[in-house]
Parts: sequence; C-alpha cells; structure tokens
Amino acid sequence: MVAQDGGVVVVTIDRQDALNALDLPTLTALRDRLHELAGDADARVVVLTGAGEKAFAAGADIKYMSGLGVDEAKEWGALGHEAGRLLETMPKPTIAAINGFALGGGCELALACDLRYAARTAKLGQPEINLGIIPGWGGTQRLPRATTLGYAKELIFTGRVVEAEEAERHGLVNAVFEPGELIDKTMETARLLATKSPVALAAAKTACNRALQGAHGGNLAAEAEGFGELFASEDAKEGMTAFVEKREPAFKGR
Ligand code: DAK
Repeated sequence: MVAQDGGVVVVTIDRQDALNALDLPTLTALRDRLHELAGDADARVVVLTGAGEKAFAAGADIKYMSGLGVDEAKEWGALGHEAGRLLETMPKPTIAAINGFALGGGCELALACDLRYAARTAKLGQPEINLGIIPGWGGTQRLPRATTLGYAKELIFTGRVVEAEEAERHGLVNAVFEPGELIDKTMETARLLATKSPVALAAAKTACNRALQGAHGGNLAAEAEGFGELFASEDAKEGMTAFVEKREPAFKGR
C-alpha cells in the first residue's frame, strides 16, 4: 500500500492477519514498489511502516518458508536482499517507522533503511536462531554496523527480542516516540528532508554508505570528489545564493 504526501511516500506492509509477515506476494509487491520509487524523482523521501498497531513486520512468513527447499530458499533470500538493497541504496532517504513487532526479516528491512524511528511499544529482534536458521536478509551485516558486533552477536545468537528503548540505547533505532505520535514525528523529519536538495541528499547518502566499508583514504577521496561535483548543480548555487541573500532556498533537484 502506497500513500503520497508532497514529496514523502509512505509504503505500508499490509498483511495484518499474519502480523505483516512477508510471504511471496507481499515481499514481491514491496520489492516492486521500492524499485519504482527508487527511480521516481517526485518521491523525495520514502517511509516504510506496517499496517495496524501491532506489527511493523513479524518477519518472513514461517509457514511459507517451512516448505522451501535449498534452491527456493536461495531465491527467497535473494528477493529479501533486493528489497533491502533498494532501501539502502536508492538515491533518497528511507525511514522505517517501526510501529510494533520488527522481528527477523522485519528487523532486517528496518535495518536497511537510513533512519529508524520506533513506537515505545515496538519490539525488535532477530529470533531466527529459534527456528534453526540465521538472519538471511542482511541482519548479520547490518545489525553489527548499526550497533556493535558484540551486541549484534548477543541478539542473533540468543534470539532475544528487545524493547524499543533498549534498541535506542544501542543505536538500533534513532529515536522512540509514543505510539500515537510515531507517524507524525516520522513525517516531520520526512517532510523536512523533502525540503532539502535531492541532489545533495543523494550524494550524502552515497558518501555515508561508504563509511563502514573499504579503505578510509579512498572513501575520503570519494567524499571530496562528490563534494566538488555538487558545485555543478543548480541546487548548490541556489542554496548558497539564498544564504547570501538572506532568504529560504527553493531546491529543484538538479
Ligand atoms: N510468519 C507467519 N505467520 C506469522 C508470523 C510469521 N513470521 N508471525 C506471526 N504470524 C501469524 C501467527 O501465526 C498468527 O496467525 P494465526 O495462527 O492466527 O493464523 C498471527 O500471525 C498472529 O500471531 P500470534 O497469535 O502468534 O500473535 P502473538 O501476539 O501471540 O505473538 C509474536 C506475536 C510476534 C511474538 C509471534 O507471532 C511470533 O513469535 N512470531 C514469529 C516471529 C519470528 O520468529 N519472526 C522471524 C521469522 S524468520 C532467508 C531469508 C530471510 C529469512 C530467513 C531466511 N534466506 C536467505 C532463505 C528471514 C527469516 C525470518 O524472518
């Protein structure tokens, strides 16, 4: 389900009878929407949330997965990775509004977003170990990067599900809000980001995404390169001119 509010697009995982667990049609539809939004210049910010009050997504659909063989499981894994990579690399900010359970694949999709806000009642975790499997949509890589290696190993090895406030203390979520305020607070940030230069945001996202991988020197050089390239954009000229002229900038995305 997709709703547009100015430049902010809200994508809602809606399968409430299974706590928004991701089965093949739901995950395929999500991947397809994210693919469209990645290339849609009118979509400046993407917010991902779950329908209802109970769940963001309670994970991959265990009933569906229980019937998979090795090859099907690999395909299933690739589909989840594709959705995650789109959230992580599309050239615009992605924000998870975690309104309830974010478990297993649900937590992994949230981890692939640039920012994560959670309701105080939300619960997060990677309980796959209890099913005899491991996180398969990037959790073993993104949870250590968002928190620490030791904390990620604790959650992944034990399958412990944590409250939103604990998740915040460990950097797994950016902020926690009362459940009734979660969407409004998330939209506040999303609308703020939608007023910024999309060109600069895309460059900032690319540069930040390099921070925890590759060689530091090369990443700094890439940042300098990206910084310089922005001076060819109308938005950079507009932003700096507006400052000098003491007015608000009007960014056009080019
Ligand atoms: N899958 C399917 N159905 C689920 C589900 C799930 N993950 N989570 C909940 N449901 C369904 C329940 O079966 C129930 O359906 P009915 O029995 O009414 O038909 C309905 O949602 C309501 O759930 P409950 O009755 O259990 O509700 P409670 O409030 O009592 O408990 C709960 C909520 C979230 C604590 C509980 O439902 C729960 O523990 N759910 C499972 C959470 C979980 O273990 N999530 C991780 C799933 S594993 C891979 C790639 C990715 C993955 C794996 C491999 N490859 C590379 C191949 C990812 C794996 C996962 O995400």
